[in-house]
Amino acid sequence: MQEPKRYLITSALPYANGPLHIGHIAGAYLPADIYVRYLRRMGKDVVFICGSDEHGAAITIQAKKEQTTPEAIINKYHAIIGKAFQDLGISFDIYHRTSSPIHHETSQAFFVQLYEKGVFEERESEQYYDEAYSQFLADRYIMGTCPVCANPQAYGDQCEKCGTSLSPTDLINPVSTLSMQAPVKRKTKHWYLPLNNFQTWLEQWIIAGEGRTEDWKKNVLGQCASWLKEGLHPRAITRDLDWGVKVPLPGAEGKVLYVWLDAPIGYISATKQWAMDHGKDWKPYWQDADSKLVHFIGKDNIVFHCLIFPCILKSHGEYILPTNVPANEFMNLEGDKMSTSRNWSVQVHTYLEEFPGKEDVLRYVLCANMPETKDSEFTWKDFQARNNNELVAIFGNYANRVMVLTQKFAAGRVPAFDKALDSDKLVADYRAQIDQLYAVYQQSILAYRFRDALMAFMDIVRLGNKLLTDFEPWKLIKTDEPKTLGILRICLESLADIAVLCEPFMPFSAQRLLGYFGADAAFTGAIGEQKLVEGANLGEPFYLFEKIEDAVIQTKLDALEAVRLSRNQVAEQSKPVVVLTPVKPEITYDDFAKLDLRNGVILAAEAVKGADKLLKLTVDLGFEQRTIVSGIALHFAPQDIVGKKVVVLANLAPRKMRGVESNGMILMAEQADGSLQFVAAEGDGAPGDSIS
Ligand code: B3M
Ligand code: ZN
Repeated sequence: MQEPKRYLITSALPYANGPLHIGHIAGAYLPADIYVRYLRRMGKDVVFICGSDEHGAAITIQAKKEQTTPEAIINKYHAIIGKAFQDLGISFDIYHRTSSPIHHETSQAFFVQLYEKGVFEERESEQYYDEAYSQFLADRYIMGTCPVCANPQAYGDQCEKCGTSLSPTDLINPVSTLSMQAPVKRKTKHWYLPLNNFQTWLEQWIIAGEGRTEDWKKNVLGQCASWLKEGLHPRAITRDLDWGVKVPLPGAEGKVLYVWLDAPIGYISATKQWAMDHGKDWKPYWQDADSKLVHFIGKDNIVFHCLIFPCILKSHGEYILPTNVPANEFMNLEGDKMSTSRNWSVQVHTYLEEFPGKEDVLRYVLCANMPETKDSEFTWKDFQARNNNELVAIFGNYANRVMVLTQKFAAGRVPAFDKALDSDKLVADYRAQIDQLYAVYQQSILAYRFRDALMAFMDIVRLGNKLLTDFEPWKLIKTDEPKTLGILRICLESLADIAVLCEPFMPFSAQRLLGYFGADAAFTGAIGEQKLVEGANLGEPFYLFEKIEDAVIQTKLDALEAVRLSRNQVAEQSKPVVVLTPVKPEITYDDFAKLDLRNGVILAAEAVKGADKLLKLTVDLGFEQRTIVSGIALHFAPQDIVGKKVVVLANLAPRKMRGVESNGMILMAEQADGSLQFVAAEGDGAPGDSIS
């Protein structure tokens, strides 16, 4: 492919429904930032786009959880997320939001264009509807039992226990999470994107690689291939919801665009806003064939960016397709899936508060463990080890040694080269190896292999350290001052290169190193070329990194251990947080007032002949003793329940069971696993006391 004229780089728009964790950063933001910072350094025309994804059920559900409005939720998290990105040095050219008017207009116009071209199919279907709340239910609002693994708390779009993707009608005993009642099915009309019509084209483009100019990553191709193998089906791209981009058609009241239709268009509206803010034209970035579009995402977004959005762009007709979608896998935390809702994550904004000045440490560790080809792992011990053994002991140490030696032997100024060193074998080897490593560094970044690039960078630093070990300037100074200073000059030039090379990965450290050289403006000139001016003043020596002590790491581990313990306790008690017994239809107060509930005490209990579930109880109600037949024999032995306090429904019509007349009913609580417990008033009430 010819060198692209401009680059349009996007990172997945985070849902503004919660804070970011470091897994997000390692997945879609840090790799993009490294790529973009490198391109900028190479003088490319590049725009880096991101923003908050503020629509969809993810937002309305969070609003319900926090008992507030969707607007309040998106404003809160848009601010938290935006600040976390900024503080971590993720250098978007714009961090936009999909609630903005320009985004609503842009996505509506896109929809209309495709609608008028006849791309969509209109279909009527039956969808779940919550009668108590008078609304259709988004998939996430429906819970029920997973048909695959019997998890009673599967969502309408996915079972989080076994990972199966579901549709709401797959669920056994579906319940609306709004009213906790069983939903009913109602007819509704929606617009569908007939992905099946694009199957052949997608196969040619993705699998056969026709018209593609770059290789795609194996993990990405693998996922696409399995979707294509399954066969693509029409997908609804509108929803019955009151939160989102309104469907711009007559008769579509109460309907919005599916969040996965409007969110990727968010990349376009953000580019428009950026262009407006900077007096630029957004169109060439999206519409000229010599632009290169790259989407950085996590693996759960592959289908949307590799299959669905390209179909939308292609259907429109005026847009380019992504050159690459270098999706990453997931990063786990200490052996478990990272998740904010399960309290198992390292949140970016809390990290930044707890480790001030250590932005680059996190960036370094996340890059070194980036889940580029498979899931990876963040552990606090590894974080500490990489900081202490790599950043402190190699990078920081080299920089500091060069600065201290320069101050000592060259009065803190840039010394002269020593011509004699040009014919030194060790120096020649050093230079040749730097050239090689720099080539690896560049190729790796351009091939989205950021771990390899970072390793090449660290090897460049190691070479500098080796130079010091080989020449020992602290000894050499006694016998050969020009050579000593010549070596220091080579080291200082290498440190200037290192400042430049570390910038995509560790921009804060790059800035500090540049400050040492007194160069606020970035260095020009290629790596390995002279950057410094003889005699120029340098700054005071400093340490780039500091050791992280065991106690700090232990605190983090203890906190996670506490989460694990409390989770195990909950699991042991096996009490699901939400019990999915549907709530019965509404009654009035008058209905309730008809119940006569009384305190009672069990005086005697015996089995009922021929009925293994029933016990015949004699219950003291204070004003009288009653015979009550109760279906609790499988749960309690008669001798164990004599003397138990109970609550009795005293005015239930008599009923004969197995020949025994039952006069009333005792109340029992049923746990999720089906076990029973007696219900009784606390304290020292007496039999016959009434309960209301
Ligand atoms: N908000 C989903 C996610 O964070 C989504 C990405 C949109 S990218 C257009 O997984
Ligand atoms: Zn399941």
